[in-house]
Amino acid sequence: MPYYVTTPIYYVNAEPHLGHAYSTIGADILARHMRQRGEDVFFLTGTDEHGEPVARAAEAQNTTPQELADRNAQRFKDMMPLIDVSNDFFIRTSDQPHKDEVARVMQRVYDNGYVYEGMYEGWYCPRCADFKSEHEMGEGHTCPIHKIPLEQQSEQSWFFKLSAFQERLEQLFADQPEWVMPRHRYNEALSFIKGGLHDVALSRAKLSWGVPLPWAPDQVMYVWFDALLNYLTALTYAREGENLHDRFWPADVHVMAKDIIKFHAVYWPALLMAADEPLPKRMFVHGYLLMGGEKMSKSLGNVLDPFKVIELFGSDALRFYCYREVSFGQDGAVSTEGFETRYNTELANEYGNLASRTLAMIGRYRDGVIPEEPDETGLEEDFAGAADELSTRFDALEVTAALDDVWSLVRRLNRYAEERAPWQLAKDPERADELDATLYGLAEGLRVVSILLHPFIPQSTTKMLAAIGCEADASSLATAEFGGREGAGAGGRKIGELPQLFPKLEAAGD
Ligand code: ME8
Repeated sequence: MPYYVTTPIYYVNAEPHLGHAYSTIGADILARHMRQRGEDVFFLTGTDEHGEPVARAAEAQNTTPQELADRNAQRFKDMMPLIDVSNDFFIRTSDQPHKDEVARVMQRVYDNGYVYEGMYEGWYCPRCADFKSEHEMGEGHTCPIHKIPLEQQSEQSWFFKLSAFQERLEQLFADQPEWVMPRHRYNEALSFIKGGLHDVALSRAKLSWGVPLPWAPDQVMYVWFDALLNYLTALTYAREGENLHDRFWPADVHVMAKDIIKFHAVYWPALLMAADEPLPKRMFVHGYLLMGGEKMSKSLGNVLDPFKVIELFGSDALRFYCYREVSFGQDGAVSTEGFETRYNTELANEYGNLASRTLAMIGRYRDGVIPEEPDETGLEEDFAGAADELSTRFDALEVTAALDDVWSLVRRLNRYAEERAPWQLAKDPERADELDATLYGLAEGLRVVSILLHPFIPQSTTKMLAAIGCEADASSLATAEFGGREGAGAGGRKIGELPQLFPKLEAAGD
């Protein structure tokens, strides 16, 4: 089955930060999990390069919008492999094929009668590139998101007949209760619609940095129309000589934070209806990562700069921390203290240390060969159905809950090691069978949790699976059955070297 997942395309007026990494990692976790299920995945991310946010930032830096876009788009592009994001394409809205396709789609919207000429008068935030209605603005005509004064604008523009979609949008929300997730975001978007939709300007007369309107090239398109269309246009040129539209459209899920819900949950479906295109299936709106009033760790400095975290601890640590700490769908505070604690107690101890101890014992007591599967390990029940439950979580886009479930299994393995105390069993030759069963249980448990954890922490799980001779298992969720299917388990395999997965913080940081 095709599965198409997207992130927002990020403005190139600034460099990437942890918030951008968070959305992109979330979409990557979904993409990797779906690939493990054998789905035909297309995962898109990229940069939003036109409009006022970029034009003004370029002016302030004494450069051209194109130069600024080239420089910062490259920073976003470079971030992707650093955080192990497996996107299939990186779209830039300054790509010529994107602009050509935007013009084609918007011409269709025009031909279908959803565009007219008029006079725009109102308040505008140049950082949001958003026209604010009275109830959307802060006190004294300010932007509630950027806390800057709004600008009163009055210009001849072309308008998109958003109001014509009032009923169809209400119907869409009624028909598809999962159109916007989680539920409180659905309610927020619906109440915006119920408040009454007004037509929106779709062009800017005073700006030249954008896609010219095909029917009136003296004006450029309002950046949000150009930007939203990326989800559609990318499919037409991501693969040379191939149009992926029919294979992947409509998208399965658009991932974003709550700042841009109105554009995605309201404008976007209306625009697609106006262009006779099917609608995406769902959108997932996550919260904000908050670092307000943060006391920085002395030893690590401002380590929550994603680039610094990766340099010191690797991308797995960043990916894990983000999704364990900040529940997908909620706001969440991040802190260097929180990072240190999770890194040390969970990644280094509960996973990394368990893995190295297990392999060391197999080396010492069984000459480096994992014992064959016994009749019973005592773990079967805990692991039964884990892969299916994980899939159910992912189908509901419960990414953090999915990670929490797998982590309970990691903790179960730690308790198992303590309860069985293989280092004691090894002292008594009469208990060799028990020792075999325990070592097998630990190795097999580690194999299964590593497959389940692979979408979250791809690097260390790959190393762990390679060390027990099961590297290929990472690519298929079907192999994540405790005991293995048709001899696919860990039993009988020769173990290899396992590098230290998560070195203790003191050693890495200072
Ligand atoms: O809005 N916490 O681009 P943008 C979590 N170009 N996520 C955050 C975040 C935070 N503190 N800060 C940013 C735009 N994000 C438009 C989008 S899409 C067709 C056009 C993430 O660079 C989050 O995904 O301002 C948010 O929605 C996005 O970055 C905004 O990125």
